[in-house]
Amino acid sequence: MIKKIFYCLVLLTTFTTVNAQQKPNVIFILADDLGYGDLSCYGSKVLPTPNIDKLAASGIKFTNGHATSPTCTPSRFAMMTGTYPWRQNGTGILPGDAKMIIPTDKLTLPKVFKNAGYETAIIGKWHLGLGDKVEKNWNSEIKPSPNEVGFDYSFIFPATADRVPTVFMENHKVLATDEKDPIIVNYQQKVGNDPTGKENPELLKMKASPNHGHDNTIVNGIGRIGFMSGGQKARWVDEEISYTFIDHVNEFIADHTNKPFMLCYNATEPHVPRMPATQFKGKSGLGYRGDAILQFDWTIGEIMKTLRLNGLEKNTIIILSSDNGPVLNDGYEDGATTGYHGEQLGALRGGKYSSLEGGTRVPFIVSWPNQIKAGQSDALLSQIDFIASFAAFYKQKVNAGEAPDSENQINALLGKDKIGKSVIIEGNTKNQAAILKGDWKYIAPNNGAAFNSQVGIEMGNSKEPQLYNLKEDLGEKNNLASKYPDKVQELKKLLEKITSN
Ligand code: NG6
Ligand code: CA
Repeated sequence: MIKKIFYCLVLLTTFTTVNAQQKPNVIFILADDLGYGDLSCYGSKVLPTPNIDKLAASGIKFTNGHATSPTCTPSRFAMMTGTYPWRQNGTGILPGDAKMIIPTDKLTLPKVFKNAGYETAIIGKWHLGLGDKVEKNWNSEIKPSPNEVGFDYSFIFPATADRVPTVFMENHKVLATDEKDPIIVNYQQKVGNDPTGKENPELLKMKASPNHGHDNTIVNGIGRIGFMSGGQKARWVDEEISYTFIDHVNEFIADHTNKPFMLCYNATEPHVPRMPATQFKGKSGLGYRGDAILQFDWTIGEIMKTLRLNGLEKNTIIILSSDNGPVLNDGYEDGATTGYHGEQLGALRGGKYSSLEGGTRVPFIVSWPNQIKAGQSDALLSQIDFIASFAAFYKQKVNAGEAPDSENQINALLGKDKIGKSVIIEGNTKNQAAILKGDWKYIAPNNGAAFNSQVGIEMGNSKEPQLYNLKEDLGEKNNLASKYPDKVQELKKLLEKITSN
């Protein structure tokens, strides 16, 4: 009898396991500031990215895939919530002590997967705020964290690599805190006695660019944005960040071979400060930016290896993209401006911060060896659609008011529909927004500076309306607004209608 029960139990477990495993695992890999021209599979001639190329060759390489915004916080907010960032105040680039900006009571991307029975995790950069106030105690539990918006497990750093606190957080706690050396963070004024880049530039191992800030507390020889004291044991070593993330990624995957999982791996590369591990320093010949991209590519190879070793490589969907376009000088003198001559953009104009395509058109690869036929697609796609697409994939209903700007594009994502979205709004704010429809792009007139000399990027701002035919002119060189006034009117009206909703 006991034997029989045991046998039944074994059968039952085997059955549920097999059943569960029929659902694919899903891994979102989001690079930070990786450009459309940065990968060899997207045409880079200056840098080989063999692991990502292999991923692209096994799946679909999208040529018309977009981040929602040309900077991190708004772009990631949109991906997580399915809401255009300009619908909610306070979704611009956040300081490192910001409070959580994702509503905890609304549908989020990870919640879609949780509702489908998945285990969910985020490992890497966060930059969407933590806790319910700015003045928080970094030495005890911090809530809400990513765990309150849908992730069962989180291993993150709070903001960006160039912002304090330079620490890792696991679930609700900063790692390696010490009550005798409490962490204090302040974005208004200096705290404690740590040297700053401003007072002690001779202590820096990488100079900050003039007029870019990045001259507050020095951690690991690098001046940061914001002030921090204490937490000596908790502070990261930049050269180890990616090893740390990838260790946790590998562990998470290996621990979840029996239950479908969704994992967001938010890499830090090639965002500043670029301070790659020793094995990558100098390897690209393009300065630390190129080295950081080689390091990112290496992490993808590690993930693929782990999937293979655990027999998961065939039934895992991998979506690799970037949160916004590329920038060379974003605060540190790290050799990028001499190493690169525009290759990071491919054929695009603009870059990070810009309304031109360089701001938001990004590498966008989807692989699922079990189901997807390898190839290329020109379908128009946006990261804002992940929520509605996967909700549809799992036959979930999205309630009115949830993820209002997310559209079901699962067929385009899986290569079955070659058209994709009909309309995309790009930009950080309503005032500096662009609209894409079919081959056309319209940038609304605005008063912003045409050129950001700090970062050396054309912003796409003009007091005149701009109209480009992206099919014929991907580099947005010929403004056709005066030639096609009807098209301008049509897109202007549509943009106003969507942004006034
Ligand atoms: C800017 C920083 C830049 C970078 C960016 C955020 C200055 C002058 N520049 O404000 O270095 O940190 O914010 O990048 O402070 S993002 O990819 O996270 O949006
Ligand atoms: Ca970014």
